[in-house]
Amino acid sequence: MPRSLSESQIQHYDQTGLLAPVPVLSPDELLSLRGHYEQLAFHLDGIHTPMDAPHPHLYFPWAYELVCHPKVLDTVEDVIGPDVAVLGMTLFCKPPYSSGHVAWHQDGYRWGTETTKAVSVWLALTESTVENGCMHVQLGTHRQKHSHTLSTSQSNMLYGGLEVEEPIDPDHMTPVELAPGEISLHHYMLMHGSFANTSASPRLGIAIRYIAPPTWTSTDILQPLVLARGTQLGKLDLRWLKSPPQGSFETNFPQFLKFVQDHQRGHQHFPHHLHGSVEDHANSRCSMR
Ligand SMILES: O=C(O)CCC(=O)C(=O)O
Repeated sequence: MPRSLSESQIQHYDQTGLLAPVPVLSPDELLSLRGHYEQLAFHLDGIHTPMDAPHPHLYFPWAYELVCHPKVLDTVEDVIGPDVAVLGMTLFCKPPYSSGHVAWHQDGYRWGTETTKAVSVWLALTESTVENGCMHVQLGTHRQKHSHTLSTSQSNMLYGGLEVEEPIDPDHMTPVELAPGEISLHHYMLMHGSFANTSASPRLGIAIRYIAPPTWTSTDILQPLVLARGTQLGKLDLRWLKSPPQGSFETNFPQFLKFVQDHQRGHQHFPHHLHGSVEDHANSRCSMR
């Protein structure tokens, strides 16, 4: 029995690789989240690319609570099952009239098709429209792995990342327009990208990656995971977040900044204080907060 989606919504997701829109945040939650985002952006002198503020859920309670939001998790559970781990969180922000775009890619290209249960949730903090650069997808492309090449476009927000090699036919692009507080879910192998913001309004969004077993071993994942729901993931040899972040923004920001700088330098090591055992983690799961 699904927790929040209808059988036909789940079927639609299975067939197309996309489900949208799904409303999840109340106006108060949205307002509060916007406040946290503004505070973070202010202290970082703006968030221009996803590399400017990676994985804030490892450092800030508000971000941790978002990745564990019950309505989001109910939806995720309906598409990937009862064992859910948070792999990562990424902020995608396009200021008014900005040229940043996201080259077409499959999130899971590197992960391989053996990971059959993973989904990306994209949460709109502002309206996300064709004019301000909403995400576009190519429906049905999640069924196979498409060749990728290194992206060299300077305005690709995932600069240095991989992009789909084959040209994308504009007739096959579906825009994913969302109202603030709504999410879309895209299958981890669905081809997607986005274009520049040609409007006078910013476009702010947060992507959260969720995975279910059977998945990877510890060698495949760099950052600690958060066990959001279920138990089976606890049996895998993965690195888990030791405990949920606590404390004020001011207390946590310096550590986060250090983490961001290491991340940007390509030091893909994650600070020891974040790592815990499965036992530590079992006591800090989202659902137990
Ligand atoms: O926000 C965007 O424009 C693209 C998002 C994206 O590529 C993703 O969530 O994987």
